[in-house]
Amino acid sequence: MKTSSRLDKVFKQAFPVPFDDTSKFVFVSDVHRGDNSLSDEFGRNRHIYYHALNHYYQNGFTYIEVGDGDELLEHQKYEHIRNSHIFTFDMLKKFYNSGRMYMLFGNHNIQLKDPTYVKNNLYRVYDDFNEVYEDLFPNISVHEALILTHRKTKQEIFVVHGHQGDLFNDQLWGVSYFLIRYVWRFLHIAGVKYAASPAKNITKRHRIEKNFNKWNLKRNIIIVCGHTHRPKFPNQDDPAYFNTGCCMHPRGITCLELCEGQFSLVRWNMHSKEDGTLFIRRTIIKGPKPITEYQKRDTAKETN
Ligand SMILES: [Mn+2]
Repeated sequence: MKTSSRLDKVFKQAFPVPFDDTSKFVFVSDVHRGDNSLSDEFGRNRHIYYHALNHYYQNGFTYIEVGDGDELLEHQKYEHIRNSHIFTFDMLKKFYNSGRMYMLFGNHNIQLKDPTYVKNNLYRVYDDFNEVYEDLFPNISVHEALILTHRKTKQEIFVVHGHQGDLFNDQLWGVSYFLIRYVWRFLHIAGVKYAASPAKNITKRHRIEKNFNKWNLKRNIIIVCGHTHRPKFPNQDDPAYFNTGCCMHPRGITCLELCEGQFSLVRWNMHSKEDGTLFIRRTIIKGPKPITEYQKRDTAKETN
């Protein structure tokens, strides 16, 4: 299936989320929480991630995870991931319990597409330290996509992981899964990078970006994705394809904020002061820019 019709289909079934100019969202993608071993590239950023999320929690943001939050292709058991990142999940639980969390699945945690899997693994989890089952995200629904609609202007923002624009990681997912689970997983520990991943393959990344740009031009709807691990914040005249970047980069984590109707691309990373103490810094890389600036063309609005 072509990317465009695949996206149309996902768009039609996207979960609706109303918002307005007082809403605050943070879009975070490709956290790839693993087992905190050498192959867990999120492990080195877990303190930065925790600090950033705490900032968003204290400031009333809603957390939107745009897929690949967990590295379930390499690790079979969800509880192993959770037990390796207890504080991370405690923070996510705070968002969930206050009704401020939306979770999407990506190609690395596509298991979450299955409600039975979600019920068995995410509603509650076995805590191997306390040796009891604990509530994690009771009754959570994991979505493939969201459609944020502005209450007044009706402007829409389509949020989707982005592997839907990537044949090998979407429709040929089984092959990709086999390679990762049985071959690449072991090479990863030895430091080899997975070539089929758009994060490590520039041609592929560009192709995916092109596909999403095309869809945006056709539908005139802002798209927010992850998957490629490359942050993207378009200029006003470019197609409105945004990418949050990822949380496993050696330079820290990037995310996209939507606050008072404006988008900002933000980086959180570690810095040192002159006396040698380390601190975590939030830097705005691009923006803030009003979302209304991306709704100039009035074509294709009726093609839903
Ligand atoms: Mn992905």
